[in-house]
Amino acid sequence: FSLNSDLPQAIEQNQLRLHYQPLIHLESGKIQGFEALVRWQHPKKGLIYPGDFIPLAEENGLIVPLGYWVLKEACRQNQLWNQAYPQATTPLFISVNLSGRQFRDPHLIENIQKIIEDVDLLPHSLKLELTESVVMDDVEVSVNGLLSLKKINIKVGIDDFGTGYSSLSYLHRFPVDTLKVDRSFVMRMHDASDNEAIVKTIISLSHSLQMDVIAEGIETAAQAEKLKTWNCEYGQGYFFSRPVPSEKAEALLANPP
Ligand code: G
Ligand code: G
Ligand code: NA
Ligand code: MN
Repeated sequence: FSLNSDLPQAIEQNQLRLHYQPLIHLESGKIQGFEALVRWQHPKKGLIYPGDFIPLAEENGLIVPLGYWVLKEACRQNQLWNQAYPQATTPLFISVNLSGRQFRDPHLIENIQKIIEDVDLLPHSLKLELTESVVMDDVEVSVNGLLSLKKINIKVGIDDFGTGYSSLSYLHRFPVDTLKVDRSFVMRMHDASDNEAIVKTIISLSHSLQMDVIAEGIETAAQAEKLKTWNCEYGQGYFFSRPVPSEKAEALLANPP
């Protein structure tokens, strides 16, 4: 499969790109941060989305170097934005998706420390997103990994919450800062009141565990309004902005939506 054989060069030949999707503080409507989402600018096939190459990279192990490239580029960019737009918010945070293989990389902590030192980023402005299925995979190992991240002041969020095998009895053991309500719940809020109840329950559960909440997949003003009245802290979705290249993200910072 040709994408597979081309993937090793993607990193070396500088073909990876990051797009950024704003994370909105619902109460104030301000941009509080961005999620970095990787794309592959393939010389022949054009822009390729992560769904078409992240699974390959997970299989062949390239996800680890790819993940470090993403981490470094996202941190570098966020630090530049924090210098250029100090008035936007204090500070902007950057969310980066971390694959299971990278979470379990024995060099993760030293590598992260090196990256944030190199780009001079405040550690608490970096948030790593781990999917629910990754953290639930081996709870003991995950708790230790999360504690090591906490020790160096990196923030952690659980992504796609509610879609995997989630044992609520484990959730309180995870030292995480944020739960991200999966977009499937947000998108179905209008057609079934059950989904509203699920979203409200996830929000109050998070708050009782001292976690904040990001609702993803917000596509309408009505969804944003409801989530705000339920005290959901942050929102993300096409209603605010699609994931955009850095120049467009800068335009959003200069002229907020
Ligand atoms: O950007 P898009 O909407 O196509 O993202 C699709 C999926 O790819 C998302 O689930 C996201 O978590 C994943 N993804 C995007 N960027 C990265 C990345 O840098 N690392 C990992 N591990 N996954 C990513
Ligand atoms: O949780 P995950 O890392 O998969 O989330 C990022 C993905 O969600 C990206 O693929 C992004 O393009 C997608 N996404 C972000 N906002 C919306 C939205 O409002 N609607 C839909 N359908 N997808 C969204
Ligand atoms: Na994510
Ligand atoms: Mn998600």
